[in-house]
Amino acid sequence: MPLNIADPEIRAQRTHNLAQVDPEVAHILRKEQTRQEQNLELIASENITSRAIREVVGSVMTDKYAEGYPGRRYYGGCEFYDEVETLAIGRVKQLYGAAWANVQPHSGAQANMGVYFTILKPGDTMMAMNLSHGGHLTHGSPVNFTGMMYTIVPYGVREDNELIDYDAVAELAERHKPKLIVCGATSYPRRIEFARFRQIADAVGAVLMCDMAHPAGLIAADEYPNPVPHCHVVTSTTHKTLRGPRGGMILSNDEELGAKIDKTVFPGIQGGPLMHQVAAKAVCFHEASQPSFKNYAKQVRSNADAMAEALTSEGFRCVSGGTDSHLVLVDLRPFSMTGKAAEKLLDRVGITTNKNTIPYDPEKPFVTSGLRIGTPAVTTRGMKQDEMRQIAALIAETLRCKDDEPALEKIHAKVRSLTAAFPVHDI
Ligand code: DSN
Repeated sequence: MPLNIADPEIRAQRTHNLAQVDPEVAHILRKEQTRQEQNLELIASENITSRAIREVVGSVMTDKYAEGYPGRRYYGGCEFYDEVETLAIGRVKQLYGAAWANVQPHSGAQANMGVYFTILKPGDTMMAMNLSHGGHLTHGSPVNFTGMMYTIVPYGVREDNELIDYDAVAELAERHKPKLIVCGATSYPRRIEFARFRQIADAVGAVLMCDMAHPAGLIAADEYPNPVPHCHVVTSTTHKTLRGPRGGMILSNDEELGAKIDKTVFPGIQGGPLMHQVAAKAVCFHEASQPSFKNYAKQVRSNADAMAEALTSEGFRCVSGGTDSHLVLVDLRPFSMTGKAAEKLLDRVGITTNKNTIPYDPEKPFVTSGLRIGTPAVTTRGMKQDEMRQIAALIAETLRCKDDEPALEKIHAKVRSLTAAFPVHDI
């Protein structure tokens, strides 16, 4: 049945594809697709979503307002939104063994804000990991709302072994009596002892929150310890190791606390939920519960170990001596190079990484002495330990040939041939 729309331009917009309606944006999309195909994506917080997830994100679910929660909406016509959100909640509770979940936060920052606004009042004290030791902007950075609103007591890692100093955390908690302690990090390669954090929190009557955004996929697959049984509340994104759509979520075993957080998320800090993202989260939780995801997460871990070993053989120093997760943090000082310079040089040959501070970094945060390297995206495209060794060699060669344009050109060609053997999309 043809559309019953008289205006030919509006009719065309209803039927034509992107390339026909807006060739300019279509061209940008094609360039990004080529970039993804031809570059080695080593940013630890990025991944490649499945076709099914991208189908839902670009679906009819983007069209509707559904303020409220399943069965309690402020708009009519929400029956299928209720169905999909209930499905997402049930699936994520099952995946992590949680009694309560909120899948509406638009992002990890919104998820964290939902917890902070529930637990803390302006001026209250919270403890979290120092950003320069591996924390996150929303864990109390002075340029973030957390640093502006709360009294922040940062904790860090020991200088000798670059591991969290749990005794120092306990002493700080005893001295400052925080209302909230946050564990979880963005560039800490090692396991976090959640039970130890809980002991510290209980000793001072603090609420314990874990931001598990980085290892969430590994946790779903039992490749990293699960914080849910130990923490009062757990926040996450869904798009890192978990390989879902861009978005956030909050989990807890305390349903009373959960009900308060529900009210903070909506109507406290968000309006209409992004229901296309919520529906895609449901698909992500389904995918993460499959045996193939367990194999994927295992491979992400093996690849990270192989990467750490190979980078060490190439002369890099891995912070803390290795990894228990999906990321390796390298100290570039043996190469006499900053993170900023290395990131730019690697971009030149099609290797995408990000500069990152290392603990006790002598350089400024915009320069840094470190590089964060993650295996989630390259593992999704099928790469294994052999390819990790090749990538580590290519990284080292790039830094050694920094002023040799023909050599960099040759490395770029090797990156192109490696990526061509592991296509991102099945076109
Ligand atoms: N920006 C993310 C990361 O790269 O770790 C955290 O939100």
